[in-house]
Amino acid sequence: MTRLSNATLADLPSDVERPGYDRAAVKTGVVHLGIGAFHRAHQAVVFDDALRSGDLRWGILGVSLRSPGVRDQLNAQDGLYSVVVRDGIEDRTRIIGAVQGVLVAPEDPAVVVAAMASADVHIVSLTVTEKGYRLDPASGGLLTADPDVAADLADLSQPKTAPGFLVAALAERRRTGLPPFTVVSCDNLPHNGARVRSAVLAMAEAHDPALAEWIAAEGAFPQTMVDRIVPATTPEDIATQAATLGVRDEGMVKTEPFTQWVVEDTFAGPRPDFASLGVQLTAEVPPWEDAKLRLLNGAHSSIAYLGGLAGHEFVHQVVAIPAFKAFVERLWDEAETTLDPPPGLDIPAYRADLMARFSNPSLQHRTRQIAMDGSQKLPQRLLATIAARLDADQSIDDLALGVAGWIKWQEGVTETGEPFTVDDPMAAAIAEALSDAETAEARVRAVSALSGIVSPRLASDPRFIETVTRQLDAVMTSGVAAHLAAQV
Ligand code: NAI
Ligand code: CS2
Repeated sequence: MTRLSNATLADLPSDVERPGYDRAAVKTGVVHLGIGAFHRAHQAVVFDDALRSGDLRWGILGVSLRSPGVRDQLNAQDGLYSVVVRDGIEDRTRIIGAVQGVLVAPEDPAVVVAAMASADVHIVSLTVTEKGYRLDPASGGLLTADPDVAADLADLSQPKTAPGFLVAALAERRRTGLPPFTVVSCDNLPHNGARVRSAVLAMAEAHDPALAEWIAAEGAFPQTMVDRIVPATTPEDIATQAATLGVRDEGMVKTEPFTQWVVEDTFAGPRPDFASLGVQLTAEVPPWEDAKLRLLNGAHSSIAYLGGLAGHEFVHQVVAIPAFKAFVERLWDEAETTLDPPPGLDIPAYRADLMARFSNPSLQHRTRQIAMDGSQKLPQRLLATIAARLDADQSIDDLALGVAGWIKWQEGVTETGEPFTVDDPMAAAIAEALSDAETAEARVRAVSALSGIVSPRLASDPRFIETVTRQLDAVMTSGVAAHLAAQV
């Protein structure tokens, strides 16, 4: 079947939204590292809105630091792809024209660095997953034992890591007399701007202290909170979209109507008129970020582990079960006491919206996808919340049940007997730690002793150990569904 492209754009069904601007006149103002599904459904839509408004500075050059998949999907389509918004009743398609092409960094790192050092590029954004910054979760420093990090610390002529590419490109801009670009992390990490800044400064310091000083003084690393549920695209989605469009779109993404982007307004140079595009500019991102990471993502991870263990494939199936829904509400009751809601955020309404979003059956959001990388997600989604509750001498039963679900998940088999691979950069270390831990308490103590996941503050708190142990023992003994049903 013919592919979506500039040549087939005019032939699409009349109800499909098209870019509506002259793509040939668009400049590349953004380089995005980690051009996955989320960027294409979230930030790229905002930059496409900027282009539609007539500000043609905001074309995007996508970069994959690892694999050619998205490049092969999009370059054959002149960068065009569908954002399919599924509200549970109907699907709406918008064709995004902002992405001008995709580079695969390992094929020619120097081309990526040169693109990032272009005078037209003002923003380098990232969605490289929580693990992509190569930071030690415990110390916050660079993972110097990581071979790619070690290679970049020694030689930046052929960068391998996100911090390496950022520093190599900033060095080139400084050499050629250009100002820095603004680095905009759009990953689900607390203080994401500060984290990427510390990774960049550590990498720069290893090469040239004067460069590090220039970046620290002239650079900008705004903090962001990002939110739009974007499940991974499946072959069935692509086939359905091909039937809808009449052409094949290998780069499509599916998502929900809801989208939110909160950005700290500190930029080193030009940016789009974000406020006119629905982006919230503020000096105070943390309250928005805490609410989102602790309410949405804390529930998401708990649903993924406990619902996945109980044999449920999708999020909407889990929250359709009263005992699971009641658990999520109890977890939110615990989590919301740790928040300092920003003006304009009504927590009861936010929780109701979240439950409606989770219940959207047309998203088909797989519990297995959310369960990925738990060692990188739990600290900000459940463990920080637990620490805040314990600091206030408050109970942690349901937050602890989410952690217990994650520990049980490490066994790599559901309660229905289905084996699966634990997809986590620390999977081997966790499996090793659990290898001779038989009892619930032994398992809790084993994972709590691992560096980088459970903080020493929590690992040494008997209330944490006891509550997670009690919940894990109940799951091991009765199973998830029975344990939850007994609490309704
Ligand atoms: P994806 O799997 O479609 O894309 C992940 C991207 O990260 C790919 O380009 C991949 O090459 C890159 N990557 C993975 N590990 C890396 C590493 N170690 N170093 C460098 N690059 C690496 O996933 P998706 O859906 O785009 O999500 C990416 C991130 O976006 C998430 O981890 C999260 O931080 C954030 N996000 C995702 C949302 C979603 O619902 N999918 C919503 C809100 C935030
Ligand atoms: C999910 C997030 O996969 C996951 O870890 O919890 O990607 C979630 O879909 C987003 O944070 C929603 O904004």
